[in-house]
Amino acid sequence: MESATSAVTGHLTLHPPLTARQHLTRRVKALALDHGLSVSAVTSATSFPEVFTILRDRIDAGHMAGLDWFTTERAAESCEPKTLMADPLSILSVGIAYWGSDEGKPDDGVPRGRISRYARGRDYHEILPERMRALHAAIEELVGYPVASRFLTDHARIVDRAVAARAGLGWYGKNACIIVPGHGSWVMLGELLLDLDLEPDQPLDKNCGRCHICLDQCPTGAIVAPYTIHTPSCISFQTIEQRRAIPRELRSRLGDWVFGCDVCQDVCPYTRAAADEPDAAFLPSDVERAYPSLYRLLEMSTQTFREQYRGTAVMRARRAGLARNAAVALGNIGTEDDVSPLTQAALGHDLALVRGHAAWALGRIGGSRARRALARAWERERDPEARTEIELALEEAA
Ligand code: B12
Ligand code: SF4
Ligand code: SF4
Repeated sequence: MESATSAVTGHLTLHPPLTARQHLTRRVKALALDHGLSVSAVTSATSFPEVFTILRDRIDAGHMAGLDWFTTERAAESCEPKTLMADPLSILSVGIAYWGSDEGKPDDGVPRGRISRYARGRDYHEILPERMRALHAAIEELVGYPVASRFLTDHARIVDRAVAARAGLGWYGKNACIIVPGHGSWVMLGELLLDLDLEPDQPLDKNCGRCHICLDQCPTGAIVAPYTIHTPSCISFQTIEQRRAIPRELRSRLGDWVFGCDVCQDVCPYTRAAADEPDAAFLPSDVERAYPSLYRLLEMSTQTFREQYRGTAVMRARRAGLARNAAVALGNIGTEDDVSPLTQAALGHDLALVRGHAAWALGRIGGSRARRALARAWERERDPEARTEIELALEEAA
């Protein structure tokens, strides 16, 4: 028997000896921490039938609309780990915690947007696999034989949150995010499927209780019920995945977000209590990676875009998406001082999508200069969608 003496009571507590499997599991988790994975927990590699029912119902209800890859067939596969690898024995759910305090937007007179925290540093699609690969090599060294494996993060063929919840890495908040003790939901998730028999952890017995702050505070009402996100209304979807126009009725609610949205995490009491121990790889290298100048985004060439955001998750929005989002943000937080750059964009941006959204922003700011700019843009514009935007903006500005 192992023994331990309580410092408080002085009583001797007896623990049964660790089995070989428990011992191995502890060593593997210690290695995960050594390899930059802040948290880890184990679940079996059995299927997730109850998750499939949820995914199918969400697809049928239209909550996943806009994500064309999110089909019922794909959902079925993503609940069956054996489709990813022959006979995995365990899944090691891992995460990197990234919350760190910052000084907020600089007070430098430049109109600036906001990038969600997870995307300010290096792309997690690179960091997590790098660290999982290194961990896997360390596991093989530990056991002394090759261990078949597969590393995944944000992959369409597994539901990262469902794995983390079953492994007890964290628990589901009503904002659908996995809340990890000590870190809130500021944890990016991944998993290693392993042909290694590890001791599964138990799901955490925790929930939000009566709290519903995130449902009340979501700017677009995208959390339509506890644990249920209506994807087409989510700012994260509109600013990152949407390739076309942002629906007009949502634009004014986007505020200054130009990539993703952190509101339902920022307002959560659990995430507010997160440890201020950001992983250095997630920190922005300069202010443009956290609070970019909206003028700069609006005018950016393809080359500037690549130079500024290469290696970050922001690349996913593409130059067109970021410039469009910048126009919307300027419409929301801008003043008459911003009419000139918006006029330039409405008249001369190479993309009709951006010209149309710049026109919307001019209509929202209003005033005689904005109206004159819109009239000039209308004379010049040949793209039918951009022309409709200008006409609606002229009505708004009037
Ligand atoms: C598609 C997707 C999106 C879409 C759709 C969002 C969504 N909720 O599904 C969009 C683009 C909107 C999006 C936004 C964001 N995403 Co996203 N996204 C994904 C992706 C690729 C698939 C998610 C999925 O399968 N959704 C299907 C729906 C049905 O799942 P769900 O909404 O999470 O619902 C679950 C719970 O509600 C739960 N549930 C349902 N009913 C009930 C009832 C009870 C009682 C309980 C307890 C639970 C429960 O079961 C569902 C299945 O897990 C995953 C990566 C992956 N491969 O898993 C990342 C992922 C979920 N995203 C992530 C992040 C960080 C975000 C953002 C915070 C990014 C940002 N800052 O802008 C926002 C948060 C929005 C939100 N509140 O969910 C992280 C989440 C990390 C965490 N700690 O939870 C993931 C896991 C990526 C990663 N590898 O880390 N995302
Ligand atoms: S990410 Fe933003 S828009 Fe999406 S559910 Fe959370 S608060 Fe709402
Ligand atoms: S804000 Fe409240 S309801 Fe929403 S996830 Fe946090 S604890 Fe749960």
